[in-house]
Amino acid sequence: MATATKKPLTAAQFKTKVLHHLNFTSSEVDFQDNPTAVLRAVCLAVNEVVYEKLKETNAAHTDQKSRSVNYLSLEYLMGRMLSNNLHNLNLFEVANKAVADLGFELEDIFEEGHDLALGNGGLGRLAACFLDSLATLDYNAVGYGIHYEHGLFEQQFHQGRQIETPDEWREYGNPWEVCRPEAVQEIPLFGSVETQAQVDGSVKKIWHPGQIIKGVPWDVPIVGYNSKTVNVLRLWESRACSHFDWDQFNAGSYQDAHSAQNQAETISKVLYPNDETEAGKELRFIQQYFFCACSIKDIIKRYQKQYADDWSEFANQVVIQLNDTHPTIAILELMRTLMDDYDFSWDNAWAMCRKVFAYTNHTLLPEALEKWAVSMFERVLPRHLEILYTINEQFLNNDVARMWPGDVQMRAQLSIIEEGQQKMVRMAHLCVVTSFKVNGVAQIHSDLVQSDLFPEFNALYPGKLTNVTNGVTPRRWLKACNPKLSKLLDTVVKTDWAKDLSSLDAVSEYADDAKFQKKFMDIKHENKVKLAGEIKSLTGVDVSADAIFDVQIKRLHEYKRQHLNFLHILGLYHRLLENPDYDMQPRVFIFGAKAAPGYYLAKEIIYAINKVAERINNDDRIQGKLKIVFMPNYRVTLAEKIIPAADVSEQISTAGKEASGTGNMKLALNGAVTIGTLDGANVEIAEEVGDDNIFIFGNTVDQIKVMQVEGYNPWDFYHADQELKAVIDWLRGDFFTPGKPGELSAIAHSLLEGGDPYRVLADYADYAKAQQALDEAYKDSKRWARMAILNTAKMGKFTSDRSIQDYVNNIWKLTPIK
Ligand code: GLG
Repeated sequence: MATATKKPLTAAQFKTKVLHHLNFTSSEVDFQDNPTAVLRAVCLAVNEVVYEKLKETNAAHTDQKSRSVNYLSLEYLMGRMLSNNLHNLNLFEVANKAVADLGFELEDIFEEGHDLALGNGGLGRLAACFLDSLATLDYNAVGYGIHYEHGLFEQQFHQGRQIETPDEWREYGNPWEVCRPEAVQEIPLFGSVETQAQVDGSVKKIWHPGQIIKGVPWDVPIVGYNSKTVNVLRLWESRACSHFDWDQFNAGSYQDAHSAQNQAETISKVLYPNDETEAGKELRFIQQYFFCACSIKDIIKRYQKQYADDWSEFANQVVIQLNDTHPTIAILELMRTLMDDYDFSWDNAWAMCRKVFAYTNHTLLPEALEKWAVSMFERVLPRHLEILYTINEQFLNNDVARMWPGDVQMRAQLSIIEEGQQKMVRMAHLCVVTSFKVNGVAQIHSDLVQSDLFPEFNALYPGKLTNVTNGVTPRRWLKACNPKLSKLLDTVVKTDWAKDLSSLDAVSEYADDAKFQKKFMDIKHENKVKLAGEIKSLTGVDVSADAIFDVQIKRLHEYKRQHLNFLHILGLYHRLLENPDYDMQPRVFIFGAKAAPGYYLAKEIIYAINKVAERINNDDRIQGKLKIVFMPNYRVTLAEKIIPAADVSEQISTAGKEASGTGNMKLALNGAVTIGTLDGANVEIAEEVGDDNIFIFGNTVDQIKVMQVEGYNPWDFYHADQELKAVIDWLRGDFFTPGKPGELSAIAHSLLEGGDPYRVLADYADYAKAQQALDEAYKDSKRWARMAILNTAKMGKFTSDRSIQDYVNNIWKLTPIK
């Protein structure tokens, strides 16, 4: 291909391109005080390279008739794109020099960019890492999603409380996306189904929709690292079919003239900010259908470009991965399309669906397992409901009846339809019945999927349920975000570790090398100084880079137990007040988290942490030994700043609740030591780094189950532990909120009267003990350096390249593009 022989761009050439875009695309001749214009021009200069590679990739895909994976996800948390694209294209140094020549720092230019925050948390970020790896490993892959006008809300704190404001990521355009009018789709909704008798005695179903929406695709190129591939993330925007009612407008009804347009555009207006809870809104349901239908049509169109009306290769060419149950309706849509639009028989359509879909489960939390009311299905997608009923009938009469003949209870339990006052569709059941593979996202999670969530399905379909442990891209999460550490690693690892992360193991040899330890820890310190500056500017709090930087960054959720961390901080404060000479390493506890706007307790936890932080950070009695900062507006960009500076990674979910976690991997990769429960990927991280290099505490999954059976009483723990009792009493009184007793009592109430559903109190004592051991370890700077280095060295397994290769080997069966 052309790029292979082409000479890499020089800084001077790159600068010429940037100037060209400044002059002709932005008409910004006087750009010296306009870094936004420079950012735009740099992005456009990069795009010249990107689009050429994209063209070549497309040609290679067509030539080689390569099988593709189609990743359907309602969320993509891409973050900023420029720095990553520069690294992946090997243009970073070139751009750095060119931009410096223009009188700017490249890093300041990055700061002008906006995050693509089209996701909530781990699930959306995983999708982004997977796209990076797919392109890096030269696989033919398309990501499909929604082009939300507003991504995840921006978070501010007003007097300690979370305030949400809309995210305006593309208010002034986004240089990384391109509209593709040639691939617009029309999507029917509502209406009724007509049954037409055919001459041959069969019946034909005809759906007469009540409304048609237009799906407009926006493509975001996904650049592989040191590879030839540029893939595409295709995001669908909803628009009205007939834009504007001229008659109404001319008659003076200006508002009405816009109403159909507004209604249609609402579909892609906002990302639902609920992480792991089912939103239960018709709009969310329509969002799901809209993007699935657009994507299925697009997949078929791409296939037909090569194979026209010959369907025999479809299942060989196409695999569709369902990222959680959110895109489940794609199954019904493909069934409908094959039968109604392409005259497939039921059996042929069903056989096809069973060959192309695979499903990833990301959670065991019952509130996150999606169910939609049958009545809503009936109203919005009447034809799909008919198909669903037939799938269910066949599943119950064939699969279930064969395995458990006459077992009525089993039928009810496994049925895709849940009977009850309101009949519901169990989306996960539809996924498991249809998909040829179902995977969990870490070994312990996949085991629980088999043993606890879907044991019957596991018996019914042996071998279908499997595991693919998550991973993160080392390009963004080490090379780009931690350049100093990256350069140090380059000096001791001879291969390109960013492409072969297991080669980092070579660093293990240096874990006890005093010189290397010093270099490693000096870099950590420099990163901490830099973060301290960021903390100061964002929160006004002064922190010392000599303190332990202890980090908990993730969505705010009771199961993730930010409140366990918080109680322990209160415990330390209590000890310091009792004894100002209490021996501990100074510590800065750093939080970053957004709470779903309707999640009351999560928001109370944020408020409590902020209130307590105010007091503790200004209490001279404790001599700066304890600081708390809650960094506002946590997002990918902020994570990139915090992670390189972290000493400690808090991964303290109730065992069995966090499917995997991926922040745990990023932090360890950057030399943070984990304190965590035996949950999700922590288990595998512990296996890799060894027991000496991680602080594991708390009840295990089995112990939590026993507690459940034997009965759990949080009051026992409250009464048994003086310190714990004292700090909970603080929250019930007005210690932190003088004159306003009980203002922080929501947490205490949920832990005691509320029954402590996430077993915070049961793990408190062991957590506090592990924290003390961690403090001891930090005092011994050589020991700590060794631990930190080994964490980086042993993260090879957790590259998303390995995850993708596991998917490819065990599920997708792709071959890389040559
Ligand atoms: C889920 C889980 C996380 C998991 C992520 C990606 O809660 O534990 O790491 O998916 O698989 N909703 C999520 O973020």
